[in-house]
Amino acid sequence: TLDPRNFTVFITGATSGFGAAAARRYAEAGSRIIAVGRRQERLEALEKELGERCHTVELDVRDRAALETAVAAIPAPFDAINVVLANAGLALGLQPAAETDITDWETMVETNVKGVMYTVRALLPGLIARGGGHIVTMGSVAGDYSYPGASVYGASKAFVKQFALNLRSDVQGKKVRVTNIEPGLAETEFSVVRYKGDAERAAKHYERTQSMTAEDIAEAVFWATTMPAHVNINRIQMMATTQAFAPFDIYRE
Ligand code: NDP
Ligand code: 8X3
Repeated sequence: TLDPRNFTVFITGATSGFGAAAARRYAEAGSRIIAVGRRQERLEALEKELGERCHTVELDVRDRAALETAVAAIPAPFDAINVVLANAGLALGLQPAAETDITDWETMVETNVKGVMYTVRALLPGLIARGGGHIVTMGSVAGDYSYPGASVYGASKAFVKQFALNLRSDVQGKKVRVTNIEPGLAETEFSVVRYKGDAERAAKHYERTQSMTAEDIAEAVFWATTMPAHVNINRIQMMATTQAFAPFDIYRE
């Protein structure tokens, strides 16, 4: 397996949930971390917790210029990035398509689709120039299966899945690995964001069941990236044991 002490990991969405858990997992294993997010106070707290192995960058992944500038300005010894976790993303709302707020759709596309594009495009040339590395994208079971109210969220994650698969072809021979992680039910701030800050409704989503934890997803990311260099994990689809599939929905007169 690869030695994580040789990893410099660029993580978007490191202020919460999967990204924060991944930052901790890699830091514990001796990697260097570049933690990215919008909430400065959370970044400061993470840097304090992880110490000198952590460098933080406050930015919005929807801002292509900010990403490009930030990546170009990362100081040594954090500049030799060889693992990228393009994780920042969100779902907004669960209304039927005809009733949804169109700006929620736009925000999801700007973050989950364009933010991932910008992140990968800003970092991939460096990975290739330095002789290889690993891009991990954060998809979702929502990119494979449909459920009511997830039209654009699910489509954005289907984009991420196909983007990751297609990237593999483009990095052929460059020693860059690509993995898409596709989680289902996992308790993070995801639902608080989806329900626009309604913490009570969000808590109900995780009530009386055992969801996956952010640490479970971080472990899958860590495993994929520490596999021997000759192995590429294309996709990891993971669900809570308590989550399964419902029948197709048949409308009857
Ligand atoms: P959280 O809400 O806990 O974390 C989301 C992270 O993304 C935060 O750190 C947030 O940071 C960051 N983020 C959101 N928008 C932006 C932006 N515009 N620019 C920079 N950072 C941003 O949710 P999760 O950890 O659960 O979600 C992480 C990823 O996993 C997302 O892509 C989500 O779609 C996906 N996912 C989640 C599942 C779940 O059930 N929890 C299941 C499957 C996939 P900040 O607000 O500080 O910018
Ligand atoms: C998040 C998982 O099932 O809420 O991507 O869509 S789900």
